[in-house]
Amino acid sequence: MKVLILGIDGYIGWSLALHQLNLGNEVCGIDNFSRRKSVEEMNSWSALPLLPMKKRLDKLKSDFDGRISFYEGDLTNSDFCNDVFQKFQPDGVVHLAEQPSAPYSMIDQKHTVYTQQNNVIGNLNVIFAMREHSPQAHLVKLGTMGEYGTPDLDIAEGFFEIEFRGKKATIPYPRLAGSWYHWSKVHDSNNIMFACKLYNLRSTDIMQGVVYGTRTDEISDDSYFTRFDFDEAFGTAINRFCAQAVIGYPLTKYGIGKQMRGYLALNDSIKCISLLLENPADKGQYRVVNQFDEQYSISNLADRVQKIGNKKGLDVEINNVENPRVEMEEHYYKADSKILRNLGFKATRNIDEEIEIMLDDLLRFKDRIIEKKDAIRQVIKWDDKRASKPLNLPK
Ligand code: USQ
Repeated sequence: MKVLILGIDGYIGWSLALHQLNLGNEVCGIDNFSRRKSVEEMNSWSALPLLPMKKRLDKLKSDFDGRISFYEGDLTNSDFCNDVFQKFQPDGVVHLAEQPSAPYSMIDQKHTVYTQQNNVIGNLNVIFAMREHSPQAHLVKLGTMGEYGTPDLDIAEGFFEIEFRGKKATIPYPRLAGSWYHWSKVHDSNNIMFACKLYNLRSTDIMQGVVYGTRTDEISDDSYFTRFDFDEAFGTAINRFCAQAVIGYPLTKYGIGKQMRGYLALNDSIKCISLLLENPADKGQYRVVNQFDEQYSISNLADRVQKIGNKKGLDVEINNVENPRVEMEEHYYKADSKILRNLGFKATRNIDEEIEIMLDDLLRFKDRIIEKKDAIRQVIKWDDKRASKPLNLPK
């Protein structure tokens, strides 16, 4: 299979490329390196050292018989996007090339506009490039569980049945996102759903939970590391707590810590995406899958990291910091996740074992986290009305 990975330099993109090559597929990647630049804008870097793309590609070319190609460019440039689709003629497209941070999108007006422009326009260009050059291909789009928000109801998988004034219908499950970033994903979902109907395209929209981990089956030596962020915008819950634990920084539990989310190990995220590529949506079908393993509260995660860290001789403290976000801190949360399981997905990683591996990996690069520890702060206040700051937009 020919797989086009949009956003190959990112946390999931890079890990997925290794896995797809390992499966024997031909991979083409594109990236504009915006993630490296935005993390720099946060005065941070990846805790695990990353090779520059040229070296990454040289290594892949020699390890996988040249089954990899790469184009540097931006999906908001429609000519670039069309060109890549025309040249590569993919069977499967995995779209990860978006601004992925909720806090980053909440910094100020410029960061909100950048996030929505980048994500929504880039996604539209992908839709049109597919229509023009590879209408048979399967688009696997990374959406987020955060599109649903935290309704006081069970969360269905994309669609649900309702009865209203005596009539029944199956309609899209309500989207009640909680950040400008999460809303950008909702807009993408709506656009893809419409495009599938209009142009007879096929797509799977993944509502993914928070991903964690430093390792996949393919990441066996340091030169294959994927990025690992811990700053306030790009670091996510479990990863951030593990980075904090190794440097003796009290874990930043926001508010009372009863926020529930679905979580998934990195190794399982790329396995799920690969499973979906192997089992594409039908022509004209817009399929939605909820992709997570287990649901945890923030307090539960902090307690796990503390327990495992302390066993390793770390002195892990938990701090209830004032919540910089506008979100429910205690709420009902019960989401379906059946489609991937019906396709054969079984989680390969146990959360406690994974936390242990993460702590071991991060302890080796403790000095890199210490050097950028100021980036752990919580200064992005979601209801703030500050003036816009300059944006470090990718060139
Ligand atoms: N949280 C803390 N302390 C921290 C960081 C986060 O308590 O230091 C809490 C947040 O308040 C929130 C929860 O952890 O309640 C999750 O926050 P997060 O930063 O781990 O994840 P989120 O902002 O929701 O975004 C991440 C990814 C995003 C993806 C999303 C999946 O950055 O790309 O779409 O996870 S989901 O959360 O299911 O929407």
